Amino acid sequence: MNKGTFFCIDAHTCGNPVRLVTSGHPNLIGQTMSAKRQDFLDNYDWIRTGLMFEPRGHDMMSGAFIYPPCSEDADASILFIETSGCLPMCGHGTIGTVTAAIENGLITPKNKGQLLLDVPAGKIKVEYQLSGDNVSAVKLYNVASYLAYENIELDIPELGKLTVDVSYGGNYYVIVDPQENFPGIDQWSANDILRWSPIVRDIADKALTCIHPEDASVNGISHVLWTGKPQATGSDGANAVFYGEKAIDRSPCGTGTSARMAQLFAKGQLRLGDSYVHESYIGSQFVGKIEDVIEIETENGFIAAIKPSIQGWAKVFGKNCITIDDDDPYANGFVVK
Ligand code: PYC
Repeated sequence: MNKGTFFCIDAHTCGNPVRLVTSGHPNLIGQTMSAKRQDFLDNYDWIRTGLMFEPRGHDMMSGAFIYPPCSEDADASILFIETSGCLPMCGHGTIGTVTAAIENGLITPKNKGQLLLDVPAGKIKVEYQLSGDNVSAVKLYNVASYLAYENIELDIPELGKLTVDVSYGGNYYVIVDPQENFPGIDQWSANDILRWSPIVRDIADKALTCIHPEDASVNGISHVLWTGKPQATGSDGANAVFYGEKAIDRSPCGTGTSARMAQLFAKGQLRLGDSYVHESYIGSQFVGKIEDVIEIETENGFIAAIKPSIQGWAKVFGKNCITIDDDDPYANGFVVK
């Protein structure tokens, strides 16, 4: 018996997958994308696991559904789905979704070249450029991003002490800069990152309270951003972002870049108006910029937060129709640990 049929447009944003699901949407309850995200997680999570996990997906798989706008001035809403859950915000996911949606006429913008999108973490503005019928670049203006914790000492069994920061860019990130027990991503293998990241995330998440002051459903440390020396011309910094159980982001990570810029701003290393070219683990680049500085209330009181923008590109490479049948023992997908 068929549980669901999902038409999908498959794309990648600077190397990281985006599976835009264009049919089979569940009817979600709630007035905001944050409420709809909760309804999806409570009642329809099998769709996410079925489409993201093996055998239909893989460790890095990430995707989205487009919904009608929740607020009056928005053009559309996005629900992000991923191996790790439904992220409040996803930068590479937004760039891929906007590219696939505009190229296939799935969203009609009120103003050509611009979109206002409701996402679970808030409302974001997007600008896109066309080259013929294709979208050649997408710039998103992300949610307010801020440094939540600074210079936190973590004891990591078998690795030793790490001094880390925790920063918010739409998701909460532990950021690890090179230090005695971490030489930098240029000197660690992918296996090293996959080995230590879940341990660091778990220890940091237990030690620190991260609850977004405006939406308590956005909470907990979900990602680890390791830094190191960039390799590509023009890059200001490089990262390896770990998410889910076994994923290293192939893109420079939009929310990770926002969190990184918020950290560098709070430490006096970036200023209002500065650009920051961020390089991914495979050498692809996003251009970040500090567009504005505002004061917000956080879990640690009133502080200065940045309003970052992130620019990148995506490429659509296929369309497919995925079925999930309940006589398939792997209907809901599986993860090999
Ligand atoms: O681009 O924000 C991002 C992201 C989150 C997880 C993977 N990519």
